[in-house]
Amino acid sequence: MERITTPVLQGQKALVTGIANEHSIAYGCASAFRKLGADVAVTYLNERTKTYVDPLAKDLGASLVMPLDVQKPGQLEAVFQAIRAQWGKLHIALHSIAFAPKQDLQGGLLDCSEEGFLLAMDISCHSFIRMARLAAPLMTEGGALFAMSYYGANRVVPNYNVMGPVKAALEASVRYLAYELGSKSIRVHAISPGPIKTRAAGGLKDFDMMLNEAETQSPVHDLVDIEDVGFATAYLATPFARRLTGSTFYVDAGLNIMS
Ligand code: 0WD
Repeated sequence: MERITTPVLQGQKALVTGIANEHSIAYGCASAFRKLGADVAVTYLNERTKTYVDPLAKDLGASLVMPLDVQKPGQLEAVFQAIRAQWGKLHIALHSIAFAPKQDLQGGLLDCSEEGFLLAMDISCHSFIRMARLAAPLMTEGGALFAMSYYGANRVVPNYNVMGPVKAALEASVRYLAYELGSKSIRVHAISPGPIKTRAAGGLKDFDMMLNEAETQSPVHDLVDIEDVGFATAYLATPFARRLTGSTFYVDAGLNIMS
């Protein structure tokens, strides 16, 4: 589909985390930010992921490409130090990171281990709070923080299991951060995409069935793609959305309104 790409984000500096490959939702967001004129910095999880991320970073003309495992002490801080050195400021930060151990993700919540729950919560939720804490001092001209959530935060989606409570905590964190950062003109949103076939989604049991159901049940009878999520997120970063904050923004072909 041809998009109108007026450079409404010209001059904006955007950090995008969570690109694993060209199917990642984060890549859709980075591409949209770039098409709308922003400069982007991207991160990769480890050396294996780097081989997929490097060519994408090149296509994006990324100003910075940094390792980031949010569990590794000092790595998140190093990313923000590099941003300070490179740009001296930041306008957009996107958290598109989630993880739960397979045995905990694929079993019911009742059987979820304490270790698995805490790990999922740390990587998929608390790291967003840490990111916000580091991003805020650089957002001297105002800014927008984004976290990727899912409908399973608010309603029971079979097979989403432990990620349901984790995403619920993420959406609540978004609201509290929006409240705390609003006076600094920093806006905070959760983006809630419909199901998209990505590496992370492959870890969910019966994911193909979720895709089929989403396509048949959504009002527009279609699936969303990473470009849809990217442009919807980019819109929220533009001045057109300057008085919107704290919400969960569904990008799901209307699926969330169905019973
Ligand atoms: O249907 C979907 N795909 C949906 C995804 C629907 C609604 C929401 N989401 C969410 C996910 O829960 C996640 O928060 O979107 C976000 C991005 O997920 P994705 O684009 O679907 O999946 P993927 O391309 O796999 O990116 C997630 C990435 C990891 O990829 P891998 O595949 O290597 O696990 O999260 C990153 C990593 O790049 N990640 C980490 N980054 C830093 N530190 C860590 C970590 N410890 N763990 C995972």
